[in-house]
Amino acid sequence: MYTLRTFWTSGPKLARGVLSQGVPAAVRGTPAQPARLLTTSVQQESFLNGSSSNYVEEMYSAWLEDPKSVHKSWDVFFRNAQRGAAPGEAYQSPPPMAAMMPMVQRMAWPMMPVPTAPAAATEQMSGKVIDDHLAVQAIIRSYQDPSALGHELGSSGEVRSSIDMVVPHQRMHAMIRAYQIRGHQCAKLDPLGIMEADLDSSTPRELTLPYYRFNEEDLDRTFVLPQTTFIGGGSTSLPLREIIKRLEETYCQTIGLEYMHINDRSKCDWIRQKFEIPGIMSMSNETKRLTLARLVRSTRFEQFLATKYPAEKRFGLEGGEVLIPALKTIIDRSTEQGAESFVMGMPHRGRLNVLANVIRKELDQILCQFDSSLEADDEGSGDVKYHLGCSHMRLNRTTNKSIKLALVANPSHLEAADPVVQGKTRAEQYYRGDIEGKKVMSILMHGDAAFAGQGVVFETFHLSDLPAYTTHGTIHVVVNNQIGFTTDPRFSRSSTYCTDVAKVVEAPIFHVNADDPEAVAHVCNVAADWRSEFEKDVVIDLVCYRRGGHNEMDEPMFTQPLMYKQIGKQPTVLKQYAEKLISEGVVTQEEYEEEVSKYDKICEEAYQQAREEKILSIKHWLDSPWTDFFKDKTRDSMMVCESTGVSEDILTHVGTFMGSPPPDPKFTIHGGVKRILRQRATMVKERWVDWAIGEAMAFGSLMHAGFHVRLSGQDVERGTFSQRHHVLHDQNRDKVFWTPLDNLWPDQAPYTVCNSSLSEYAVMGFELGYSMSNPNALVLWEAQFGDFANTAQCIIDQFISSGQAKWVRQTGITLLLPHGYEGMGPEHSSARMERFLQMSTEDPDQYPEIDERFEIRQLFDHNWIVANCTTPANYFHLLRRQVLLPFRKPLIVMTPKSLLRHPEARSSFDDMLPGTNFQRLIPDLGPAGQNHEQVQRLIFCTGKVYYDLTKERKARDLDDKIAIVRIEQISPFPFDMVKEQCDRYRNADLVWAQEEHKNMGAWNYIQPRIRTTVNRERHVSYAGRASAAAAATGSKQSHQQELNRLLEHAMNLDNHVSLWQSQPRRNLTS
Ligand SMILES: Cc1ncc(C[n+]2csc(CCOP(=O)(O)OP(=O)(O)O)c2C)c(N)n1
Ligand SMILES: [Mg+2]
Repeated sequence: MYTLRTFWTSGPKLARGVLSQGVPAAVRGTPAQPARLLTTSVQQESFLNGSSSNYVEEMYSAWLEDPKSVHKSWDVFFRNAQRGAAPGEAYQSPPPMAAMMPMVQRMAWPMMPVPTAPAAATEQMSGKVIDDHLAVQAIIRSYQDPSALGHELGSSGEVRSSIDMVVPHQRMHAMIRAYQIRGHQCAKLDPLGIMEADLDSSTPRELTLPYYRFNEEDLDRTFVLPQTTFIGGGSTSLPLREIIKRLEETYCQTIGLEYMHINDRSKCDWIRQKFEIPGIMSMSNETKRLTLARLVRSTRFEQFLATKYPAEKRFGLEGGEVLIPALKTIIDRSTEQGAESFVMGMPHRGRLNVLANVIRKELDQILCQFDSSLEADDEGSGDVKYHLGCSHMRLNRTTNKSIKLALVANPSHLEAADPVVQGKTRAEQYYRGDIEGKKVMSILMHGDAAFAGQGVVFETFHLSDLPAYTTHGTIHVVVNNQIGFTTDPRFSRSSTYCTDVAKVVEAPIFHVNADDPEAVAHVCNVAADWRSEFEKDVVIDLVCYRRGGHNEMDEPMFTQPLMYKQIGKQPTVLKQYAEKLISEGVVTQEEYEEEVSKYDKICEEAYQQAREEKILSIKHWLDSPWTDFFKDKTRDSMMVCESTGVSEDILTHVGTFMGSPPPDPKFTIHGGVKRILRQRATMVKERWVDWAIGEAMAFGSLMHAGFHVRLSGQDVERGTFSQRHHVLHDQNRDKVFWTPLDNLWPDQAPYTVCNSSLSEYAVMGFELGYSMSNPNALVLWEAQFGDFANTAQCIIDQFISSGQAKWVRQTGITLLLPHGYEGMGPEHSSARMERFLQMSTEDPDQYPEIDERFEIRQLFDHNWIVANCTTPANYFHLLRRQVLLPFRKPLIVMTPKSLLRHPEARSSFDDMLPGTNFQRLIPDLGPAGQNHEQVQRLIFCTGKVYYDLTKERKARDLDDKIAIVRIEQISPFPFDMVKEQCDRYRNADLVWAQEEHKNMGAWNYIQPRIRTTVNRERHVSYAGRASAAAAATGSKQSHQQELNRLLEHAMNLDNHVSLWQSQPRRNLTS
């Protein structure tokens, strides 16, 4: 039994491949049933291959609606198929054309008037009839091989004559389609003329005349054009010679178009109209002059820097100078369409040029960066000049509108800034209420090697159309200089083009020869139009070259001798274009020279001004300066933080909402969720909270105070451990949800909770970017398990831990990393806190000066906060403090798994009321705490192991002999509070207990700090697992044994010295 895969009246679209498998189990039995099953064995019809089956399905759907709406031959085919015709018999030859003529005369040409003057016989045929007829024939009779068409001709003269007309048309249609699909392979994209952008110098057979068995005579024959092309302009038919000429002009000159992978016919037609219509690329003289002026700036800027700073690295744009007019064209056009703010990301190449000539950052400020003798005005390490970001308001000359241009600071790590730019763009759209991305848009620039090679590009594309992550289309510009450092593209990618990754989201890709500035301008305009029209991504591949080495110190002839011989002969694009415009009479030689000297003078003046500067300020290079947030703040005034507790009313209100079903009586919730809600309601009545409700209260109370909260990550809506349930799903209706936290108060700030794609690198980067846009929000990214965060290591290392030091860039991004050893194996146990701690900046050997502002000063001076809480109340305070602080620091939280439901890991409302605060350290409040002189051991620990330790202590009846103190904020280290505890238990030996292996966890961070605290007069022993390669054992039994040993060593008061060290080392992974 055969089922065509999209024959559904409603319900989900089936994935590719379902065709051969029949209806998938998941769909069977759902209301979305096949509208009709064909009883014939149609699957054996040879013409029903992948691409044609789509078409056939469309025909079938139309036929089901109205059999007359499709061509007669389809009607016959489907009727026969319905009757159960054997494979191959359902199809019948279409009726002879002569028999169709009366019908043809009755039908109107769909868009063009029927010609009144006598015309070639073919012109009298309706385009639609020919299209229908050809489509049926072409698909059914071996569409794949146009050269075979016409072999099985009928014998009657009538049939013969119609076929004489139809078959050449079929071939011509196939030829047009071949140009549309493969024309780019013959386009002249390389300015040097030595390399093919697609790495293939052969000509596709489909782009040769013999393939279609046309001869010389056919070239003068007139053909009716199909509806799938616009090359006719106002003509409905053209001689074959002219058709080929126009196709060549559109598809095989300095623009190579890739769009036929787009499944939406209307989008393909839209692109065809933008390129195929004759004369569409013509440019006014005024625009030509503007383009030339922009090229002058771009080219002379690099030449100026080369002259003034010959020994400095600047990653010049030479060979790709057209990037500047390209970006400016995109910005002009998008501004005309309503854009007001542009968020840009780009790598090293040409960055200074973009800053100077696109963003129009003050030239002297840029040139200052070359002066290594200037004194830095800011704290921190700073960064090299081609990494800095900036934000600038400027007037757009073409529209006279004021626009904002921001370039996001980025590390050397290529493409890492892509998701950051997207997150920042999304946030800006959100804060402006720009739900369609009409006002704020992103532009991403890429190098050819990095675009093809870096996985984060793919991950970022995958965010582009997700409801909670889309920025409504990004314009990507690849500066494709056909080399990556020293590596030839033939050895650096396996894809045809460096841009192939973009096809994953069906983005159109416009390859363009960068030595043709007018073609570049045209594709830039179309790209801007595309984004504005469809709100989707688009790629411009600027095929250029790199005139020098990778940087100004490199010798390219070592590795690319032939290419560089050619480059040596290549005139600059400026020279070529100036000559062209002079020869066309668009500008005079004098005008051109005047433009050049005008810009040279501007550079020279800026140079003199830069020499006057004494101080270098990185603050001027912020991509989001948060001016309002920092207004009137001094370091001194920032040394306070209000209480993070909230009123009982708010706690009760949020708790009640979290424990109530949706207000809609028709909303059916799952039985399990109902139970959870009931438990929550009881909790609230009894005035206590578990982890999830503590978190919800932190979010809810912040939103009540006007702070936006956004939580993103894999499966965060429900929570990996089914603890959160922030989105309730109607059990009977699709896409009917209830999000209690977004409905707490009518005037609350909005709540966004969104399950992300299965990516860490891009999604963490995205949320980081989101957090950078506005400080008045709590932006959280949660890992499924903490371990998975390491696929985003670059975002952690290059942005979160060091961003402020490099770029004076603050962020309050919060990472939630589930962590805890519970026998779940090597990759579901550890969030690798040791890595975060290793990157913490404070000095382990220096006991700090303690005063009443120490707690906040420490936060202010530190690069980030690493915490591991043991109670919901403390987690609640930590999250709230994150936003109530007068400055922003990244927060890394080790979050629990088993503690989510641990009967002791609960907090009373009393611990969350006004006046209460986050506790950096929780002292022992039990018998040991009251009896401190008698205490023999003071155990410091952090996180979940506290509950294992207290249980064991109780079991051994040691509550008054061993004190257990929790360090909740590990970094910055609470020196003052640890000292207090050490002083208090002066007779106790000191132990650090942890569940992580010895070379992991906090031990290596904690030990020197406790030693510093006690002035190195007391020893600190270690109780925990031995060093290991893997983060945890895969065996539950070993896990338990390890835990037992840890507890034994921690609790055995006969052991005084580094207890674990006496244990035999286990092999590798244990
Ligand atoms: C993630 C990452 N890996 C490696 C490098 C080192 N690197 C710097 S530039 C470069 C070549 C980049 O080539 P391409 O993307 O084509 O840009 P181009 O320099 O040609 O403009 C490499 C490998 C890097 N900066 N980032
Ligand atoms: Mg390159």
